[in-house]
Amino acid sequence: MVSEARPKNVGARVQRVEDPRLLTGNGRYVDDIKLHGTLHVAVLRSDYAHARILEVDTAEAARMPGVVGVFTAKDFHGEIKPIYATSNMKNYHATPLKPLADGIVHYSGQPIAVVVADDRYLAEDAVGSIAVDFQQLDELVDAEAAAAEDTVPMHAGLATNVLVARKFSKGEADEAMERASVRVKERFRMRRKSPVALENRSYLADFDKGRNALTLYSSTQVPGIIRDALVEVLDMPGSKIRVVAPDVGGGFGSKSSLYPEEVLVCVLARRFGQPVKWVSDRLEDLISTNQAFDELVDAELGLDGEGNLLALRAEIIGDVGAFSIYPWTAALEPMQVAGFLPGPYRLENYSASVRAVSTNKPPTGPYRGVGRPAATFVMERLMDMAAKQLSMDPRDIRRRNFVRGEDFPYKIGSGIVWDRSGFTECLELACEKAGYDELRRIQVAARAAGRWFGIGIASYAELTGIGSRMSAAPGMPINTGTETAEIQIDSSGSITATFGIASHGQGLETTLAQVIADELGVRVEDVEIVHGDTATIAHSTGTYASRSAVIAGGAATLSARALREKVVEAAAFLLEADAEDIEIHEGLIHVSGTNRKMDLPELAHAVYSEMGRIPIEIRENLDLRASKFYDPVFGTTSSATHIAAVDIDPQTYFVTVKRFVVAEDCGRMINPLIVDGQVHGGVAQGIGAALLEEVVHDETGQILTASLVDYVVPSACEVPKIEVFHLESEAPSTVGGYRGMGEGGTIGAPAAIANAIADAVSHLNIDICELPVTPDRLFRLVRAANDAS
Ligand code: MCN
Ligand code: SMO
Repeated sequence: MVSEARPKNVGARVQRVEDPRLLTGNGRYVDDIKLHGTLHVAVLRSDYAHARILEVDTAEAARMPGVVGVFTAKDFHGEIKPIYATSNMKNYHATPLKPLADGIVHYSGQPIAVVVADDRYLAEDAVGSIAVDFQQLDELVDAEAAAAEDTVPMHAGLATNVLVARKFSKGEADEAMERASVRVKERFRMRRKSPVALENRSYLADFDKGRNALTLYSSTQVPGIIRDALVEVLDMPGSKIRVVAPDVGGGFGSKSSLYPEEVLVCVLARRFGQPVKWVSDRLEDLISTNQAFDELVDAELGLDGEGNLLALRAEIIGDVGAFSIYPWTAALEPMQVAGFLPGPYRLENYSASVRAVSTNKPPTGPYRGVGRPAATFVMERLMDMAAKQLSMDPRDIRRRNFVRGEDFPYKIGSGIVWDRSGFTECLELACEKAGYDELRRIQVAARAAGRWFGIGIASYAELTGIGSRMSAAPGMPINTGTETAEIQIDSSGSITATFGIASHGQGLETTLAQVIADELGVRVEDVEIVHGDTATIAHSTGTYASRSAVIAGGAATLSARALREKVVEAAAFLLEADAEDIEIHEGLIHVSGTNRKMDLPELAHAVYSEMGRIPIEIRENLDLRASKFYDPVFGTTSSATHIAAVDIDPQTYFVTVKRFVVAEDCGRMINPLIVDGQVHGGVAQGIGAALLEEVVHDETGQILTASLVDYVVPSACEVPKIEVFHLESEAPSTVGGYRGMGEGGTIGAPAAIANAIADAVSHLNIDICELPVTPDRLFRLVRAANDAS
């Protein structure tokens, strides 16, 4: 009988195998890679948000010591093909990605020229001597104004600044809203945020003149996407371009797009036949790495007298900055706001219109949560506002309206389908663990003592592990719905598993090894995981969109099963047993009920090296390799409830998060230790979005938050102990039963904290409709309410 692989590692809190390397300074990031003869790049960036470039004088810079070249857009005409993030969405307008501004600059910080020099200091010095003659143009910094019909479009050749417009509709929202006995309506604003990965963007290109081949080391989340884009941009065959993501110090979505500097180092390396490196400094990172969450949402929710949802209407404007980024397009974030706004609730009538509007600011792109932090903020605020009007407890209004067991699968107003997830169960678990009733009692006492103490609940659902059917919907030029796992046992008996995903903090070297170890019957440390290198795999995209546990985990499972069959067949022959009697544990293969056994090195040696031991007819099918791809087709629903308790200082208006409880359903966990860590990190970023982080541009489009002194990220002092609880409502149909969760923390936290703040100041008659709630913003709200009363 075949012994089922006994799960031993999956579900265990296995220590991350990458940590000893990363924590002892032995990680290998792009900037750690030193290649002989490397040239260094510094970038001249625009001082203006919108201007015509009349002249760029590079003569003096070119004469500076150590400078080997100074380049502007015209130097690359014909050598770099502009690339467009195309889409078959109606009313969508692509903008070209050109690495250097050509004629017009569209945001402050946009690259205009590059200096290539023997070292970075000399290159920076020379940048200072480039003279640019600008003719300033009217800046579009307000998305609503930019969207107006009489506003002059900022992109030549486009008739509008609305890069994409779409409407969603289900049922009869207008008619149902008329019937509603309770209506709550507000204008919500989530401010622009920067992902701020620990490692800034970094690129090193190496050109092999002998082979005419290029290797790009990039701090990217998506080496496969970058390779395929470079094929187009540089007009080189894919076989001559290799993109490697070595250790990457976080990305949070911001490293999942193609960047100008990434193209520039490649084309320069090809020109000079020498390695070329560019490493962003923090200022450059804060002004030129894709930003996010810049959403304006007018929304109205209608309910009957019992608190049942009747209708939701919304108008969404996403400020997407100057360009539609490759490959995700400018549609990504605002579309997801509209797509996920109805949340985990039964709601038959929904209408929404959404516009992605270009402005003279840096482009926005994916950032942990993508659209759903804003959608959840809006919907969960509306739920609490409605509860307040109905004098209901925020917990009860959610309980009443969740999509429940018998309703699954449930198609929400935007067309997204919730396969099945523990919406109600997460709420109940979070309330139980937070001691919700007790917290309410504490609140009564706190209020009596004059404290501003509030409790906020936020529930959300998200779609993870998106497969080919869902990924095809926006009509992008790439398929993000599949991944491949290739596993081999080499002639020494070692196991190497190769993936297209590119772990950049998620611990996938550990979790994928756990999955394979269980399937093959070996130990975690026996499985070497290779990832983030396009030379090792035919097709891949990378790690983003909470997909890797589901899709790479699924591919790992399928591939390991196929490989196990080969091992069993070889072992059965070598040990003269029936395949059914072969068992593999801890890497040791034995015949059940006997003492006949062998290890993997012996088996590999017999297969690969001992010619004659296995007859050729059997051996030719026994190359110890398997490659399977996995496509979850639609994807699977994850959900959570977050509960925050906050205390606000009535003197300084500073909000302190006192408790933070998360109950989440990500199906079967591969590694609960890593899942907890993912939630902690996500919530920390959500706390940043709720309280601190804001990219501020002035009315001329100048960024006022270009350092970490002005752009404030949460530190250990602002992040409380985060209490995380898990449940597995029902095994999803995905191979392995995993659901994604890497973004969830950031989705729930801003809404939960916003609700907690609103609850804390409910006696002051103000609503919380704008994030982040900085002390300054809260002070103004309170003062305005005082003035009005
Ligand atoms: N996991 C698990 N069991 C599950 C689900 C997940 O053990 N059922 C573990 C896996 O190790 C998995 C990780 O948790 O890799 C995250 O889960 P998953 O939802 O599969 O997300 P991805 O691995 O595809 O990672 C992408 C996700 C995204 S989209 C952003 S943004 C984000 C995030 O991961 N950026 C991160 N987490 C990050 N963590 C770090 N440290 N750095 C980033 O840049
Ligand atoms: S924003 Mo995550 O990389 O999808």
